[in-house]
Amino acid sequence: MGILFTRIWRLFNHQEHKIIIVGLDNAGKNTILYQVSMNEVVHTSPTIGSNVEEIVINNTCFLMWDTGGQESLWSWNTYYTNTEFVIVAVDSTDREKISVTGEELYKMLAHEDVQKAGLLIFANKQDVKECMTIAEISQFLKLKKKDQQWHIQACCALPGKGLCQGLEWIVS
Ligand code: G3D
Ligand code: MG
Repeated sequence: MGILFTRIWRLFNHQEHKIIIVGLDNAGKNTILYQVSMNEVVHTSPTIGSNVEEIVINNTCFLMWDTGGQESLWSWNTYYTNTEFVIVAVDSTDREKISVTGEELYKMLAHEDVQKAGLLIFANKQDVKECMTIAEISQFLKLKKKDQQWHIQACCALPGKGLCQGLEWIVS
């Protein structure tokens, strides 16, 4: 796994990139970033907004926050400029909250600054029996109606399964 990630990071070319990673609390954002950083300690700046974390891996800056809940009162759009990709982490086991993720995504993509960004959806926790399939999640999030480029990737962030494929889509 480490070798694969190393290869992918090399493809990022050590140029500066900006990627936003969002999702409801508990979706697996921290787990995903921990895996793709190859378990290395990554620089986490003191929160730049009250609920925003900044993690830099090989010149790529990840801004991460929880969507939904009370934090929605925050105006996240201050962080949207120059975003190349938006990664959305979805807890595939949580059928009740998938519509909230859909609404949050809809609100976010209404902003000009992220409309051209590529959209990568990680359908996480695919190891759990009877979780939603990527087809179901695509439908709930109305991905086919989105204007920008998107890709949905089934994954299991705990062992890191599927994360490479998602990042490969970004690199390509
Ligand atoms: P967040 O950063 O989006 O809030 P976390 O989410 O990365 O903190 O993960 C939330 C919980 O989901 C964690 O459980 C984590 O271990 C679990 N999780 C993450 N990825 C997977 C996965 O692929 N499969 C399963 N089954 N669980 C996963 P805990 O219990 O540590 O809070
Ligand atoms: Mg968290």
